[in-house]
Amino acid sequence: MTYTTSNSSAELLSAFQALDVDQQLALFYFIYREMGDTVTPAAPAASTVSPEIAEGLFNQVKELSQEEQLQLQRDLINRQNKPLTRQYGALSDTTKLLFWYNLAQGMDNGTIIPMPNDYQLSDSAKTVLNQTKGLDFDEQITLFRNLVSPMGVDPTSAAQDPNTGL
Ligand code: 45D
Repeated sequence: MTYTTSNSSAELLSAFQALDVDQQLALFYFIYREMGDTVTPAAPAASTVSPEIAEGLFNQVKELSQEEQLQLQRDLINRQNKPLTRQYGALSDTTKLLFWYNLAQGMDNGTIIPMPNDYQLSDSAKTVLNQTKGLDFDEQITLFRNLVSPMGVDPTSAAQDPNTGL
């Protein structure tokens, strides 16, 4: 199957979500690297972002071992019901995005498990990357919000986890 730049954003989102979990993580990090300085986390004061809430969750992840940090990120994408994924699910979409941005920055400053240097994107992940690059900035943000929004577990609607009592 091939995806072209004329695909709708819904199709691009589906193509992203169809990748396996590690490819999604790797692709998201490559996107972060490509976006570089175009994102200024402090910028839009009028948005629903809560920097201290994103940071509160990030600080808990930072304390985990590298393996646990990676597992948490996989659990978010796979919507596993865990205390931290439920905390994530309680955030606004923009705060979720900021949390992912914090994680990516943590990868760059050594507080979050880095990607192996030689990690390769699959062909389908490369296609999604190229199509994402072709979007306007606003369209990119919308794509990312739609991507991070359903991750984790919504604590207001998901059943309690008998193991954790949460
Ligand atoms: O060993 O309105 C593999 C705000 C497997 C401000 C791995 C904003 C092998 C308000 C999985 C590869 C800034 C919030 C390991 C707007 C292996 C506002 C590990 C915009 C170790 C609009 C892979 C925010 C890992 C934006 C750990 C645009 C991968 C934010 C991790 C954009 C990948 C954020 C991560 C982006 C990717 C974040 C953490 C693009 C994060 C990407």
